[in-house]
Amino acid sequence: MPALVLLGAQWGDEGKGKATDLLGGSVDYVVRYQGGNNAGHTVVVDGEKYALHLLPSGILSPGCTPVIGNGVVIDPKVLLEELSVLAERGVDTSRLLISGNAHLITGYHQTLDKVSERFLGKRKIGTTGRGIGPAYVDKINRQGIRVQDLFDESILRQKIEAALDQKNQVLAKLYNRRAIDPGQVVEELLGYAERIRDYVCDTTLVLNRAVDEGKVVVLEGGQGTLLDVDHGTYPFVTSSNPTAGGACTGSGIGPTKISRVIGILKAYTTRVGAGPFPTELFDEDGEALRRIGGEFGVTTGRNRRCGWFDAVIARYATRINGLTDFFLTKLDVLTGWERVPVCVAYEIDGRRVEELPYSQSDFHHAKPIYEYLPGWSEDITKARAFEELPQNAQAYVRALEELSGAPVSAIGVGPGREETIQIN
Ligand code: 2SA
Ligand code: GDP
Ligand code: MG
Repeated sequence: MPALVLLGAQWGDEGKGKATDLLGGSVDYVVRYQGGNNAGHTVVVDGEKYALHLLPSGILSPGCTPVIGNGVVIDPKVLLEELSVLAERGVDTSRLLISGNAHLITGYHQTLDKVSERFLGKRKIGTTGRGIGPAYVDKINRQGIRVQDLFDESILRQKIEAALDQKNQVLAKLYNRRAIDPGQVVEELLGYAERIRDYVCDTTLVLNRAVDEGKVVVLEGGQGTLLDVDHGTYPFVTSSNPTAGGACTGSGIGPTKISRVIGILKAYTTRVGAGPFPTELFDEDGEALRRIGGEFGVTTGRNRRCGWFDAVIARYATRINGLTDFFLTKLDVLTGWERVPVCVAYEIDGRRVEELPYSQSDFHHAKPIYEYLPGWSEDITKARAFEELPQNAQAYVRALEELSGAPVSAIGVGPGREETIQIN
């Protein structure tokens, strides 16, 4: 069985963690391919809640090998903390594999993230402050520190000194901050090296062999399609490629080996941080979605902005990722509304627009055109087959499928592993 990709079809927090975990039992490898500990995936197993930031969700499934791919940026301190918290809760973390080519997030990346957001003031992106952007800047600028550098002290020292030469000038001149001592950064990183060493390998080789042997490999995205640095609502995006193409570069698995691309799609829409959001609600409906859906950031605790389902975005996600199917999550949260608005197109300067506009200013002016679908009031959290859903909930799912351009293969009706409807 070739590899499959599982990614966010909106602005993240669609429920990717649960979706990956669901597949976990039948999966041999779960791979993170981009992002870092800006992600927050919540998985509920037997009523126990796990919040994962850096580790792939597969770590919770015995028999599954979790992999941090080359496309990820790793904060080693966070990695070790997350591992020890899981170990304390009885999770076996020994199978983890980490790419030696993944880049590291250091304290100076976090400092730069925070000061640059402060500097931007009203124009800030609303980042998670975890140093993600600056770490990717260094990677592309060929000033990054990779996991493998931890095991060669002399190279590590040279690279950190080179990186900080420039950054200390920027910190002093632009942000009026004290210089960071390269020696201290080196000491801190060396302190992590031995605890990480045994996990590190050539993950591209391991994964390609696994695919060739017929093992099941899931490539798990962080964030979502609209946060992609190429295809998202730039500049209000993260600094990596959560879209399907990123799964190849971030794991070293070629596109011919990927047979399925699943888009995780929330039955309404949320967004964390700044940037345009046409269906955003500022009324009690938005408040109710946040409360019922528990829409608070897993990493930063921030309120998530909430709005109705946006089919323009879902269609775009289908196109940009070549989605084969959707996993529709949080349908249960919509229970209780008399009618549920669904955005089918935008009005932009008096024109009806069916596809996501490439122009940033057009997108900022987009107003949702809604169709209103009849709601349902029955509790759906116990439904385990499509036919057990109320007629109006079934019709809602079918309408979303039609509007979004790909079939729905599973539906989430609650946060728990078992609160899922599989559609064959
Ligand atoms: P960054 O930190 O550079 O990646 O921020 C850039 C933008 O990307 C958004 N972003 C996210 N959006 C939704 N969920 C994310 N993960 C956490 C979660 C978020 C949290 O699962 O709840 O706890 O706040 C995530 N990570 C990055 C971010 O809001 C910026 O708009
Ligand atoms: P991710 O970043 O895409 O993994 O998503 P998050 O974990 O940040 O946010 C999704 C939230 O929704 C988590 O709290 C999940 O436990 C929860 N969740 C996932 N699927 C469902 C569902 O079908 N119904 C409900 N009510 N909650 C869900
Ligand atoms: Mg999340």
